[in-house]
Parts: sequence; structure tokens; C-alpha cells
Amino acid sequence: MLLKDQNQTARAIELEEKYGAHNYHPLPVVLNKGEGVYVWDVEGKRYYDFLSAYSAVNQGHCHPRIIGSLKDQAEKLTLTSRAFHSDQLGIYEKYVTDFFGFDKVLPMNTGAEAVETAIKLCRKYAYEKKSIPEEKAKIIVCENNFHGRTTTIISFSNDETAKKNFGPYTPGFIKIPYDDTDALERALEENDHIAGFLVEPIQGEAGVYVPSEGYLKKAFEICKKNDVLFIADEVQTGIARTGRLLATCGNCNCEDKNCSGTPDVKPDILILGKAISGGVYPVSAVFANDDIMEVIKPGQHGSTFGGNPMASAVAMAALRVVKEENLAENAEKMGDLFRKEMNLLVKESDLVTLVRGKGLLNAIVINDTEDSDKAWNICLKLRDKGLLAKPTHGNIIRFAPPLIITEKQLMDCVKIIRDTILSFES
Ligand code: IF1
Repeated sequence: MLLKDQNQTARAIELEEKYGAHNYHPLPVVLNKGEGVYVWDVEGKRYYDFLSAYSAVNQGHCHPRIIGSLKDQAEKLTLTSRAFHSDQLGIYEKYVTDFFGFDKVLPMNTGAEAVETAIKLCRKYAYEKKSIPEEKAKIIVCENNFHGRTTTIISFSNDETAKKNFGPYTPGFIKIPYDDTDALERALEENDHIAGFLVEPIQGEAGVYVPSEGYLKKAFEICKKNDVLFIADEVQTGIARTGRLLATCGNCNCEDKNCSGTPDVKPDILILGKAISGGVYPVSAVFANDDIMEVIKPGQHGSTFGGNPMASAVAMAALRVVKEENLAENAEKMGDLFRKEMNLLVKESDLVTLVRGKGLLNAIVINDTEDSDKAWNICLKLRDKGLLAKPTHGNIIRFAPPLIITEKQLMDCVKIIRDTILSFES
């Protein structure tokens, strides 16, 4: 439906306000076109997209090869359900398990569904392979986690906004501080029936918290020693965002199942979503080797759209782009440059206290209280100057452009960010 050309922005927002649930508070900008690192609003203004739909558009908006795969498959077959086979699913499953180095994949649609799938898989493995008494399995999670918004997942959140008045909550989770292996060891000593440890390699929503060097590897080793499944939620850090194909696998060559590298961490269960499809179609996936995945038997888990031919075709195209356009290498290089430039701004500005991140998943901390609206006002000014970003918790602004960004484009954005921040200096 074309909006009347009376101020289209206001009209679009008005429609959402009147007819849509108010479960978001978007930045006041109405987009109608995306290409590469750019998006355009309904008034024709162009912006750099520095959110990438929360790291779902790593390959850039409307990548021609991914859109091409969508169009081709859409003209053949979109959905069969899993009641029947399709010609795309097996090819996709072989492609992605080779790509990430696991025996099997369980295809789902959203990140939260994949996290829920991983929780069910971990519990079932505990009951059937580790003889943990039924209904007694516990999973260790980290404080300030974000794994999605289902009732079970918010049950182990400590974000009151995401949790309050959605009870009763699902039991069976133990929270420990993030980036604290002593706390992990204590939880394992003090509790029985621990089935798994679910962790984000970098806590995105919490404000792009990068754990200390060696944390993931040490946590992984503690889990191995205690026969506890290490579950990596890479919905946001995966698909080259942090400068490697995955944030958990270090030097290992993820294409080779018999990895000859020395992986920092090879999760027992890996959860991917968002950019596995380049943001073109909802696709998520749970990876594990046979000894874990085989606990799931026919009829025990699934979804109408999980593993559909469209998802399969689009995800293969999106992952080919990641590989062939060397997005991990570019994310690492551009990320280093971005943090170097932001650290110069930290020295120059009283408003920015620090920059943190890995690859092209970064954030700056604004020198103000969590409840201040300064970060929001900075994002409004960034919008006016042609760059879209949004604060995460309170005074933290996340910067996560598509991984295809060039050095020239990045430096253009650094200038916009610097000029905007300095314009707020009292
Ligand atoms: C929102 C941010 C939030 C995720 C990790 C699972 C999921 C996500 C590590 C669930 C989703 C999205 C959800 C979106 C905002 C965004 C987000 F961190 F990316 F910024 F909320 F924390 N694991 N993250 O980051 O995947 O079901 O959404 O496909 O809900 O507001 P999903």
C-alpha cells in the first residue's frame, strides 16, 4: 500500500501506532529500501546501516546472489513441511554441517526456537545418555544473558523488562556471573544433575561485553572435565561478525570436519540464526555430532517451516557469500580500524568513556547514567547525519555495520560519529 505523500514518515508511524502492538520503541525513521551498507527512508534520504538488523544483515542489504536464490526457489517450491522430503534440505544439511564442522544439523527458523531446541536436546541427552533423573536436569546460564524471548528463555533472564509479569517461569536453570570460570566451577561443585552450560561468546544485548582472553577456552575445558555440554549461542556473534566464521572456533578450519587446527572451543551444541540467511529469510540452526543429535527421534521435535526449501536455498547462498567475499577477514580488518578510531575519540571526548567489541560487533559507552536519554539523543543526531544506530542498555550504543563495509565507507562513518559526539560536548 502506497502511503499518501503527505509526510510519509509520520503517516507510517501513525499506522504502526494505531494498528500495531507497542512492543518496540523504534528510532523515528521509516525505511523502504536497502542495498549493501545503505538503507533509504520514505523521503529518499540515504543512511549507513550501523545495526544490520541486529547482525542479521552481515552480507549487506538485498545481496543480489541471496535475493537471486530466493527468487529462483520461490518460483519452484517454498514449503512442503517435513511430512515429505524436499530436494533442497539434504543438500543444505550436508553443506552447512561441512561448513561448520559438525555431524548433524536440526533446522529451525528463529534464534529463540534454536535456543529452545538446544535446551531440549541438552536435557534429553542428560536423561538418556548420562542417566540424570528425569525432570532433574539443570543448565547453567550467565547473568545479563540474552537468548530470545520465549517463556522458558526469559525464565532465566535477569532483565526485568523482558521478564516481569510473564510468569510462572520454567525451572532448571542456574545463573552465574559472565566471564567468571571460578563461578562456573563452584556451580558445578555445589549442584548435581548439571546437563549443560549455555553461553554467548560475546554478550550482545548486555552491551557487547567481550569476555577476558581465555574465558571461553577455560569454560569449555571445565565443561569437558565435568562431562557437561558446552552450548554456544552464536546467533549474534556467528557468521563472521566477530572477525572469524564463528566466535568459538579459533584457528580450526570449519570446513573440514576432521579439524586439523587447534580450535579454541568446539561447542558440543552450536546455535546459529540471523545472518545464516543474510537477513533475507528466517533461518536458524542447531548443530551437534551424532552422539548428541541421535537422542532426537521422529516426532519428538520440529516446526512447520523448519528446514523448508526456501530457507535451505537462501542459507546456502548467504553462506557462500560469507566465504567467497571473505567477510570474516574484512570484519576483522575493519573492526580493528573502527576501534582504533573510536579510541582516538575516547581520548578527545568526555562523552565517550570506552569502546569495546570484536570484529564488527562494537559498542561505545556514553558517560552518563543508564536512564539518561543522551545515547538516544545521540542516535537521533546520528540519524540526521545519515547513520542509523540504536542504544542497547541505556548509555551504550551498538555499532554493527554489514561486514561488506569498505575502508572508505567506514572512515566516512567514523567522521559522522566523531562530529556527532563532539557536537554534544558541553
Ligand atoms: C529483540 C540483540 C536482543 C540473540 C542471541 C538468540 C536471539 C537473539 C544472542 C533470539 C536475538 C535480537 C532480538 C531482538 C533484538 C536483538 C537483540 F542482542 F541482538 F540486540 F534482543 F538482545 N540469541 N537478538 O541476540 O533470536 O528469536 O530474535 O531470532 O527481540 O528485540 P530471534
